[in-house]
Amino acid sequence: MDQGIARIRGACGHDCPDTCGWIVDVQGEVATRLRGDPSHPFTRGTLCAKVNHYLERVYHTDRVLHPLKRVGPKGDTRFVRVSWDEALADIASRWKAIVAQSGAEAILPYSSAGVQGIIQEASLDRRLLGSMGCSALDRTICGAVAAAGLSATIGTGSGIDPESIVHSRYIVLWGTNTIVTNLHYWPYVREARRRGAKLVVVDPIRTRTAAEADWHLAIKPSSDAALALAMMHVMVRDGLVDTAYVTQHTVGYDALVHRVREYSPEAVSPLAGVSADEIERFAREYATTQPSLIRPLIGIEHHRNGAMQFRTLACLPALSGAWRHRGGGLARSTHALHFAALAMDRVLMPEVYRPGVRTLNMRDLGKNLCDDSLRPPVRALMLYGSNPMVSMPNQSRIEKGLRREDLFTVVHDLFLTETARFADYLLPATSQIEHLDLSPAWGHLYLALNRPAIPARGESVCNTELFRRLAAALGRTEPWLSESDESMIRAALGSGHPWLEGITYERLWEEGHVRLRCPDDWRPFANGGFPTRSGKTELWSDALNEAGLDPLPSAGDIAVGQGLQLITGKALHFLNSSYGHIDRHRRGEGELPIEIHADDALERGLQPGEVVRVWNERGEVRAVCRISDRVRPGVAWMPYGGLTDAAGRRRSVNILTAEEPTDWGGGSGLYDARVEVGAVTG
Ligand SMILES: Nc1nc2c(c(=O)[nH]1)N[C@H]1C(S)=C(S)[C@@H](COP(=O)(O)OP(=O)(O)OC[C@H]3O[C@@H](n4cnc5c(=O)[nH]c(N)nc54)[C@H](O)[C@@H]3O)O[C@H]1N2
Ligand SMILES: Nc1nc2c(c(=O)[nH]1)N[C@H]1C(S)=C(S)[C@@H](COP(=O)(O)OP(=O)(O)OC[C@H]3O[C@@H](n4cnc5c(=O)[nH]c(N)nc54)[C@H](O)[C@@H]3O)O[C@H]1N2
Ligand SMILES: [Mo]
Repeated sequence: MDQGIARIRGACGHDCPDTCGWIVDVQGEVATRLRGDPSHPFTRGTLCAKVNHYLERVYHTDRVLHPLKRVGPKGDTRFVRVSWDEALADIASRWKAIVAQSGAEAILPYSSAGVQGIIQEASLDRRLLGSMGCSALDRTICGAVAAAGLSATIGTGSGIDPESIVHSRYIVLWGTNTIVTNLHYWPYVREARRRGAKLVVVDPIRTRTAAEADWHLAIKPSSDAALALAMMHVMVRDGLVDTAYVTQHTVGYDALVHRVREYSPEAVSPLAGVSADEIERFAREYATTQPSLIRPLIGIEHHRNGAMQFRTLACLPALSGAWRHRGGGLARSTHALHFAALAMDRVLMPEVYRPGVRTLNMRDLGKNLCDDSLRPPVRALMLYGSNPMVSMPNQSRIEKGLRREDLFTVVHDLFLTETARFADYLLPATSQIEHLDLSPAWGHLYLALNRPAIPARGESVCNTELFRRLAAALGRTEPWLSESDESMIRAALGSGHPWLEGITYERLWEEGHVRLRCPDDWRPFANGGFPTRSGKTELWSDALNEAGLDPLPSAGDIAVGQGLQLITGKALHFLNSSYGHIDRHRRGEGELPIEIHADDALERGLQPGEVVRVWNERGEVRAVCRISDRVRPGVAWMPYGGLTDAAGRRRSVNILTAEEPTDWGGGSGLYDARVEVGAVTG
C-alpha cells in the first residue's frame, strides 16, 4: 500500500444492472482515484464510459453544496444560500399548513432509482412520508411492467442466474442493448460464444449489440409477442415441444395450441417485419439448440403492450423445456432474488404507513400537477433521486405543472437538474462515495457494501440523513424515524435466509462484495415449482382472466399510427439524465441526433447532417438528421438522456412522449411515440 493512501471498497449506485464494485483511493480526505474492483467477478476491474469519470462528478464545480432557497420566479434559478435549520423549519411549517388545510395527501413524494441501494433509495423516506399519510407514488417507469408480464406466466420477474449464460448454446438478447446498457455482461456472452453458442439479437435497431450478433432480427417495434406466438405455432406444428415438461409443469397448453393456430409465420410476418422463413428458422433453432436462453431487460416494456410481450416471451422456455438445462430458460432482473433474501420489511416498515391513501403513478406527474379536479390537488412535491423533467413523459406538461406558483417543491439532488430549476428549496445530496449503503444488483448475484470513502462534501447529506432531519423538524420523535444507516443494513442482513448465510456486515465491510449463496448449478424451474398460483407455467392465466384481461398470450395492442415510431433508448455516455450536464459526456454523445431510414428521408426531402424538426402534438425538438440503415423504414431512433436539443434549447426527447399506460403493471408506452420529421423553415 502506498504511503498515506487508503483504499476503500464501494459499489456504484447508479440505476444499472451491473452494480460495479469499485475501489476509491483516498489521501487525507480527498478521493484521488476511483477504479473498478479487480476482485469483483462481474466488474473485473473495469467501469464504463460514465463511471470512469465518477470523481469528476463528485468534485464538479456545479455540485450543490448548501441548501438553496428560491428568490425569483419559478424556473428562473435565482436561489440564495440558507442554513439547514432555516430550510428545515420553513419546509416543516409549509408542510404542516398544507396538511392542516388539505390533508397529507396533498403532499406527493416523488423519487426513483437515482441512487440504488437498500437504504438510500428507500427507507426512512418511506417510513416518514408513509406514516404522515402523504400520497403514495406508483414507481413503475422501469421494470414493473416486465415483472408484471413475466409474473403472469412464471410467477416472478427474474429467472435464472444471468452468469449461467456461459452454459447456453443459443442466446437471444431480446430487446436489450447489452454493450451499452449492461456492459459487464458482455464478457459472459463472449465466453458462451467461445464455447460454441449462437447469438441472436431481436431489436428494431441495429444497435452496437445487434451489430455483433450472429443473427439480427430487425423486428417491428412491439411485435415481439406476435413473433413468439409464431415460434410457438411452429414448435407445436412440427413436434418441437418438450411434451413431458409441458404436461408436468404448465397449465393451459390445449388452449394455447388453439390460440397459436392463428399466428402462422405467414400471418405474423407482416406484423413483425421479418420473413416467414426467418420465423421458421428462429423457432426451430431456438427449440432444438439446448440450452437456449432468452435474455430481455427493459426495452420492450416501454410499449402499450409491454406486459403482454413479456408474458408471451415467458411461455417459450416451458414449451422448449429449456428450464431443465443449466444456462437455459430466461434471465432478467435479479433484484427479486436479492430482495427475497434481505429482510426488506425491516427497512421499509410498511406497518407504519397510513392505510388507504391514494396512489398516483409517477408517469402522470405532469397530468396530476395540472389537474384542477384532483382532490386534494398536489400542493407540495418532495423530489429526490429522480429528474422527471427529463425522464418522464410529456415534458411540457411537467414544466407547466412545476411552474405553478402555488406548488411548494423541495428537491434533494447533487446538481441543479432540469427539475431542480423549479424548486422552492434545493437541498444538497451526497455522492455515492460519501455515504453508506447496501447494494443489491439487478444484473447479478453479488451483494455489495458501499462504504463512504470521503466525508460529505459541503453541507450535503445523504437521503437517510435528510429524512432524519425532516422528521425532527416536524417534531416526530419515534425512534424508527432516526434509526442509523448501519442499523438498518444489519437488520436487512439478519433475515436468516439461507442465501445470506455467513454474509455479515463485518464480512462485507472487509470484502466489499459477496455472492449470494445461490446453490451451484441452480436451475430454479428444472422441475417446475413456479411461484404462480398453480405452481406451474401459466400458459392460461386465471388471474388475468379475473382481471378482465386476455387469459392467453396474444400479440396485444401493436403500435400503429401516422408518422414515424420513435424509439428513445439509452445512450452510452449518459445514465438516464445523469451526466447530461457534464461537458465530457455531452461531447461524447454530440448534438442530439435522429436516425431515420433513407426511404423516410427521401420522402421528406431530408439530407444527412441537416438540423431537422421532430414534432408531434405535444412539442418539438431540433435534431441532427442521420440517414442510416440501422433503423427500419417507419422507425426513428433518438438517444434518451440529453438535456438540450440540437438548437441548444432545454428540451429532452420526452417532450415527444405521452403519459400512456401500458396494458398492466403501470409503466408508460414511451417507445410508442409517433413523430413527424421535416426541414426547419424560415
Ligand atoms: N449507458 C447507459 N446504460 C444504462 C442506462 C443509460 O441510461 N445509459 N440506463 C439503465 C437503465 S435505467 C435501464 S432500465 C437499462 C435498460 O437496458 P435495456 O433494456 O438494454 O435498454 P433500452 O435502451 O431501454 O432498450 C433496449 C433495446 O430495446 C429495443 N427495443 C425498443 N422497442 C423494442 C421492441 O418493441 N422490441 C424489441 N425486440 N426491442 C425493442 C431498443 O431499440 C433498444 O436497443 O439500462 C441501464 N443502463
Ligand atoms: N424517452 C425515454 N424516457 C425514459 C427512458 C427511456 O429509455 N426513454 N427510460 C426510463 C427509465 S428505464 C428510467 S429508469 C427512468 C430514469 O429516470 P430517473 O430516475 O429520473 O433518472 P435520472 O434522470 O438519472 O435521475 C436521477 C437523479 O437522481 C440524482 N441522484 C443520484 N444520487 C442521488 C442521491 O444519493 N440522492 C438524491 N437525492 N439524488 C440522487 C441524480 O443526480 C439525478 O438527478 O427514465 C425513464 N424515461
Ligand atoms: Mo430504467
